[in-house]
Amino acid sequence: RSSDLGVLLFSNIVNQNIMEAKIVFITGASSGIGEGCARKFAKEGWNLILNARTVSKLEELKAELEATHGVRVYILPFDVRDRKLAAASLESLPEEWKAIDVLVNNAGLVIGVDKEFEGNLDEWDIMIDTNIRGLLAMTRLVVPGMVERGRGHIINIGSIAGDAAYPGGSVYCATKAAVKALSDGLRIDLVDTPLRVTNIKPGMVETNFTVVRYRGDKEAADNFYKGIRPLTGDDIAETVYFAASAPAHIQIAEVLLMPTYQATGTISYKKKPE
Ligand code: 8X3
Repeated sequence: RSSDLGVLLFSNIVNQNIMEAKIVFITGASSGIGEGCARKFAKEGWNLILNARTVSKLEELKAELEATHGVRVYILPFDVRDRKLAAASLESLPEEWKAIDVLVNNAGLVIGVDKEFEGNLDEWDIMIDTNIRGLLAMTRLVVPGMVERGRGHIINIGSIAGDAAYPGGSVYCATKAAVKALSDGLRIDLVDTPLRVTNIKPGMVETNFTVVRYRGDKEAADNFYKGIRPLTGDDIAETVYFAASAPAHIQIAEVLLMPTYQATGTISYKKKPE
């Protein structure tokens, strides 16, 4: 029957796409830079494995990106801090989804702007566990397969904050300094393989990230960007994709990018309201 034929044709196209298109795995894909990366890679025809803690936003993204770009999206929700669940989730991937080409280690956060002798140790644990331990666990889970296949690229989302500490940011800055060391170390450990490692270090980016930094205070977050045009998650995604799509002999090791009116983690020029 013609409808059966339609289904058959459609599933053939889908299977073909799964076999031919590259696969990118993005952690923290439900907002900000992660969401930007999902949109960009989908636009370029990649299949996506999207990870975040909550599924609802991922489901919306999946529906939108599959409909708009004809790519395949696989949702894999877990908290990168939960090592056991992360391992079980990766293990549960259907065979055709296991050959991940690019891992974007994006999940990360900052909570609070406290001094190092005054802040909350539990909040700092969340940052350390997500930004460092979670990233390391994902690397440990995904990279062996890449080495085996002789193909792969790990793109870590670091930060300008990893280059130098700034007031009220010491623990966050320390986690991003760790991301730099882990990226450099991994690049060294993979030097005799075709795999590539990139550390993308954004400055000011306007995402929900800043709302979380100010513990939900939207006004404080908005004030932070007054007088300057920050980067967006989509701007960062362009750079992530640039690194991912560079010819195989080029390894973009690091990129530091920030708004034109920002110069360092602490120095930026904000126009006064007229
Ligand atoms: C966050 C960027 O400029 O707030 O990674 O340190 S910044």
